[in-house]
Amino acid sequence: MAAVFHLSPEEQKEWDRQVFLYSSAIKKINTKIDILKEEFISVQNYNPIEHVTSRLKTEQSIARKLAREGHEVTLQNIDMYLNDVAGVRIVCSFTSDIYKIADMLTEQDDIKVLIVKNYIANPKSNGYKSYHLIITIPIYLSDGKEDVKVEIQIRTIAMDFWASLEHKIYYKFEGNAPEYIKEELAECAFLTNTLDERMLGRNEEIKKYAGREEV
Ligand code: 0O2
Repeated sequence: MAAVFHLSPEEQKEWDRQVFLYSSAIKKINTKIDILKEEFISVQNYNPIEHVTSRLKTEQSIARKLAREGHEVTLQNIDMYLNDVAGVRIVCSFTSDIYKIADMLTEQDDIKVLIVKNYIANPKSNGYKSYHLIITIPIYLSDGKEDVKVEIQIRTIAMDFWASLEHKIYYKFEGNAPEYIKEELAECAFLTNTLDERMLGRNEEIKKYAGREEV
């Protein structure tokens, strides 16, 4: 099936509305993260959030993903099969921060968690690690409320570094990278994991040391 994003004029109108809702949902999540970040800095003098990126999946990428899974490009299929049209990625310093941030977001009353994919506890076979939440957030418009799906990915800087390179390689070779590159990536995933563990360990020591100094 060719990956072409084509909608009827009627569907296009509805899609424009959906895009507006997805963009609004991203804005709301970004605001929540900004507030948490500012509070961390002012109250705890520590900011676990290194950086945040967000994106709306491109029409080309939506069509490609639906085609890969054997579905036609229809609004119903986008809604039914794609959870990551709106995506927010939070990159933090240490693995322990990931769970803290996930809890802080999911404990908020207006966020409803649909799916949790813990690729940190259960990495993918290629070595991919990240914590994924599929949530809905309400968007209030002039004619009522809509719950909008957003995928939130939370990962460490090291996991992000690995995933960015793997993503580039995946697309470059259209999913069929040579075996030696796959092996190299698996080795890098192992090193990334080791780095995360060692950095977390050192940070815990620093915290204990800082605690003793304060006594
Ligand atoms: P892009 O181009 O980043 O948007 P499922 O819900 O199980 O049917 P889905 O939706 O693929 O399948 O869920 P999953 O596995 O949680 O993946 C969602 C997104 O996580 C992907 O979106 C990637 O952004 C990221 N991801 C998942 N697996 C990998 C991986 O092995 N390597 C890298 N680099 N990223 C990954 P897209 O649409 O696949 O890609």
